[in-house]
Amino acid sequence: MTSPVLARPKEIAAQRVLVVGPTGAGKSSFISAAVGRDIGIGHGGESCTESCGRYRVRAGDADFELIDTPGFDDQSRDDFSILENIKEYLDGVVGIVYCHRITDTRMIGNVRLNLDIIKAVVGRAFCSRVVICSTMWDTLSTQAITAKQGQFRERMEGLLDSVFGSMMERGAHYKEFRPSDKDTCTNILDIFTSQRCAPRLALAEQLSEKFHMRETKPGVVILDERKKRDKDRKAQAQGLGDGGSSLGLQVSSPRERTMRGKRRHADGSKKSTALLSHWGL
Ligand SMILES: Nc1nc2c(ncn2[C@@H]2O[C@H](COP(=O)(O)OP(=O)(O)OP(=O)(O)O)[C@@H](O)[C@H]2O)c(=O)[nH]1
Ligand SMILES: [Mg+2]
Repeated sequence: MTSPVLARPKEIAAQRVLVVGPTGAGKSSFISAAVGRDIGIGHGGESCTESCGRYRVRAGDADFELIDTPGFDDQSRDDFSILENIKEYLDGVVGIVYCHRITDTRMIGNVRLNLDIIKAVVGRAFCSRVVICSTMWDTLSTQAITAKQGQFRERMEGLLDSVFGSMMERGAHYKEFRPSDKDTCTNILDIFTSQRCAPRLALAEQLSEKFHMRETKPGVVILDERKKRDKDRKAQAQGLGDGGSSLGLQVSSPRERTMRGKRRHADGSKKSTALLSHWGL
């Protein structure tokens, strides 16, 4: 008589969650609080996470794989190389946690660009699986400034209506994060388990249609921002007459010049404008 073969319990894949946002917004802090150890939180204002990293965590009844990502528009890494890095983790994504410092009350520079790129990565269908996660609340409470908390909350509500409005209207969620309270992470991750069947991220969809990264919606956002900044720089240089050299001003760094050289090959003609209208931007 042969003994019965015991079937191994089926391994259930962890649900993948991308943690995104500008440099210093608290992405690694969020993951550290969720997993219960420091996975590499930045110190001293410099960007810390240079490439994506994956971290397993159990929250409620579900296993998650949290993907830490670098912020876009950072000196240390080209935005397309970050996008290519994130591309490796697009399969099986069930949620996005978008970190935003409440102390960033104005959406300027890298804060605005990060949001524009991530909106383009997400697309419309995936919005209900985005959680806007505000950070730095505890830095206010430690200073015991209750009135200030109210003031920041009001400003955050304003941002949720304006810059985050298009995502909120399509079902995005909003939560506050506190590093010392793991429940703030669990509550966010619970949102992803309570929903069925995640649609694909817009970026994954576009890449599956064989679009080159530079032709995807986030790719076009990056290229357009570069063009805009180049234009601003040129206008500024012209305003200075001699490009600022006589004043000892450096108009562009060697890295910027190299990037511009690369861009000349990548931009082609008016391709990105045509693509923007193709993607409905
Ligand atoms: N007290 C407090 N500090 C925070 C919070 N979020 C981020 N920080 C601090 O802000 C700095 C940057 O935080 P990180 O978590 O490394 O930010 P990040 O988004 O991973 O940044 P990069 O890896 O550079 O893209 C660190 O000094 C953190 O301690 C928060 O909610 N509360
Ligand atoms: Mg980090």
